[in-house]
Amino acid sequence: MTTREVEEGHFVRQPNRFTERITADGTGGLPAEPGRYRLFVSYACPWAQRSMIVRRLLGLEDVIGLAVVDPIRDERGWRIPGRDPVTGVEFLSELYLRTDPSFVGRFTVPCVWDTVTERLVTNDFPAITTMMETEFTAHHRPGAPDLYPEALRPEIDELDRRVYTTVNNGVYKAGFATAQDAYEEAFDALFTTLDDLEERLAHRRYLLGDEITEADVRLYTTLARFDAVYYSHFKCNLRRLVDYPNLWAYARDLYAIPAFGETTDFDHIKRHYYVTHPHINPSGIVPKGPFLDWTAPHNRER
Ligand SMILES: N[C@@H](CCC(=O)N[C@@H](CS)C(=O)NCC(=O)O)C(=O)O
Repeated sequence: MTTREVEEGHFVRQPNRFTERITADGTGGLPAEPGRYRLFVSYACPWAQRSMIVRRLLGLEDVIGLAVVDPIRDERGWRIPGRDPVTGVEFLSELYLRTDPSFVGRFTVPCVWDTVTERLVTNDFPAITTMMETEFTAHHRPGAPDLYPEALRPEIDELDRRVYTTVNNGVYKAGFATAQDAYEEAFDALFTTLDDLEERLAHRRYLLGDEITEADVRLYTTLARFDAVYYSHFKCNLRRLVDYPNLWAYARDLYAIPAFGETTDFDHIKRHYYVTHPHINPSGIVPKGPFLDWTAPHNRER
């Protein structure tokens, strides 16, 4: 974190504490075995939704377990309704502290628990999806898409650097800025990128061409929350998603795929953001709208 960021009201995301790697061949001690790992997620969280989408697209539902937290978080952090049947915990913090009793920081989703060594092995969200894509291939369903094809990795990674900085994390930088300049800087960068992506999607069905990749998963989770949350709650209000014909049709095209649509829970999303950030929404009132038709024809096949 630079002095400028601290002094000038920029939002700074904490580094990921647990960054171990699960591997196909078990080097490093964490083999990609079915039934061994448990993924903790919130439907509200864009970083966690990425991992749910990828798990589902690759057919890893019976390979990697899933625990879903309650969308409303109080000062005790994420809670697992009725306790997690596998680990027995009620709060996610218990897993963080069992793994590292000296952990200080936010207890975040997504994270992966190893049921064999009984510790959190990763809360590194970009690594969680690429790990499922590259280390769990032996367990992918027949016909699963290659979401991170080797030939496209440089382009996916390069696009991600911009999309992460200005869009995925950009909305948070706008929403959690505590200085006007920091907010406006994030706002301008966000809409410059969205304008460019709108243009890019005029010529291709998905970000990298005709096939869905990790890049689409990453962009989608921010678009899904855009009009319901980021436009108002995070003050990202130059344009709505629905004002971008290509981006909006692209988002609906993805939403029509069960891995995307069925992991998109607008109720959890809205209640989480509007209730859990009292510093920017002190009343905790959850807006009724917007009323969007995510199932309207998108005509992106053409
Ligand atoms: N691990 C990353 C990203 C994951 C993340 O931000 N997750 C949010 C939900 S979207 C979370 O779990 N927040 C818990 C908290 O702030 O107490 C981070 O630490 O910033």
